[in-house]
Amino acid sequence: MKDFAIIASIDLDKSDAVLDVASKIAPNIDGIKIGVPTLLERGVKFLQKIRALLEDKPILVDLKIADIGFRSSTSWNGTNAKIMSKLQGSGATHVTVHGFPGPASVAEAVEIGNHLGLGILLLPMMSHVGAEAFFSGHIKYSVFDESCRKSGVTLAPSARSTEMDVTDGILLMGEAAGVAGYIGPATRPADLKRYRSMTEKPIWCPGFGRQDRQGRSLASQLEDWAGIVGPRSAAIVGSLIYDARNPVEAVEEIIQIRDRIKKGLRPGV
Ligand code: 3DU
Repeated sequence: MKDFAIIASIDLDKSDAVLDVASKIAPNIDGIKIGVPTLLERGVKFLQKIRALLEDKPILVDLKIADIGFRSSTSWNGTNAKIMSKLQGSGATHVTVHGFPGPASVAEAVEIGNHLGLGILLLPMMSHVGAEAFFSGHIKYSVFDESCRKSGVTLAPSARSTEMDVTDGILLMGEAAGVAGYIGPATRPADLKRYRSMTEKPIWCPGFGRQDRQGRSLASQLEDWAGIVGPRSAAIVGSLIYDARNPVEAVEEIIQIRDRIKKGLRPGV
């Protein structure tokens, strides 16, 4: 994936409209995110139409999978595996998976993802109002460590502490399980800093425009994002593109801002 990628989340109600916007912005955008409503309307085969527009650029399928992992004596065959197997050959490159169901669920997703060539993006925190109420809840290290071990996930020894919050726990588990990267809230710069202190993996960030609660312009929101997460990252932009009067111009403008910020970043960021 491109450094500081701009990924369009085309969350329009009708799949024909999704395809229309995708075909217009495909030459300029760095990747596309497709959500559950579109897949429910058109099925997984729809992703092939997006793939045909994007060549080898990433397609993120935002399923936010949060079901069981179950390991029989020979293989993982919980519900996460069954959901993910439906993406085989679909053209998707990445899929979102929740971390809160725990290590068996995440370990299963990573192993099946490796088999299918799909990168798993975990969600240690979310961008919307009130997400912190649950993600800041505390978990006991000893219980968490034990449940990770049972699923073959070995937490880094440096992580040892008596208590941690859910966000830290999901990040530690993601690192140990070998996820491809994370979804991080562009609305919460302090959390993005915390992610970056715990991982070098790509962080894909939604929450630009309508979800910002700090009164920042898009340029300053993108500047904060780029300065904190660095090049191994993506900005996921939804309504600012698909609701724009002219989505092609909106993409061009966002890419211009991104390129300007990239030039201005101090070396090493
Ligand atoms: O707010 P926007 O219109 O830019 O859309 C953001 C998209 O990213 C939307 O599809 C939403 O479901 C997804 N997303 C978040 O906004 C926040 C998260 O923590 C995870 C996914």
